[in-house]
Amino acid sequence: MRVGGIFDETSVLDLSAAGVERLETLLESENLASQLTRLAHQTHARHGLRNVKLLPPVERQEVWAAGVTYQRSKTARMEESKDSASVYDKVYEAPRPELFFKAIAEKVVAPNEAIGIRKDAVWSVPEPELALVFNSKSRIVGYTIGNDMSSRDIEGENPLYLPQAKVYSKSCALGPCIKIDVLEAEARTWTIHLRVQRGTKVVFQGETSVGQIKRRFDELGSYLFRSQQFPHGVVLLTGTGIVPPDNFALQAADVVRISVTGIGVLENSVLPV
Ligand code: DO4
Ligand code: MG
Repeated sequence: MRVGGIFDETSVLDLSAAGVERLETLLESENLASQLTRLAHQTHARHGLRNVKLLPPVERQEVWAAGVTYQRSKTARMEESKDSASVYDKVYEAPRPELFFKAIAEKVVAPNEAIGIRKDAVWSVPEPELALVFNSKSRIVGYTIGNDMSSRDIEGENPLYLPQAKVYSKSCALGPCIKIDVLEAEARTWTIHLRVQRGTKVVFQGETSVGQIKRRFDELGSYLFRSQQFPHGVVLLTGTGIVPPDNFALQAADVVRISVTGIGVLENSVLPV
């Protein structure tokens, strides 16, 4: 049975026992924090985190992504796509951000499941990103962790190949939970850390700060909601600021661990698809 829950360090409180069946209902709530506190007092159905399978924190929400929001992402992309370097430079400075469609909810990979690398790509990387969770009224209700898996060789060959570099089976992971009741100023103090492990060896690690994102969250949201409605809400990845060196590519069975200080950890193994 799929249920929503409230997390603490070791357990999850079953919200379906308190009559909440859909994430959407919570996202639309005017005062979610106090509603959840009230619900938490109404139910005592609690499961140990080790006994539940975490699902991605999306049900009917589309997942979109912003790109080139960190200086580091701009530089890396200008280097990888020499013929069209200027498009990245221009979009970094332009008023209109780069926004692209990433996944429908049913295609999103859960914590501890396998994320995909394309079999026709040779330079696949994880992109560890803070994800904003919007309700249908374009209000940011919470934050989760996202992995915007990317095939750098395919994108680098021609920017028109971006949808193939970004959207394929298992190319987006989200989780482990939605952190609510946090203002942008606080989220900007968070650190994003990426670690890639191959067997017992750590083959890459790096970190960045959410504070380095060039654009304000409401600015990204206002472009996402321009001429478009999301009746169930929407999740927006905010771009990557961690780019492994050019000689690094993910391999089958690597384990990608992304942590964001205010939220938790999203970990997935790698599977060629
Ligand atoms: O421009 C291509 C994608 C950029 C992106 O995904 C990022 O900066 O995170
Ligand atoms: Mg990205």
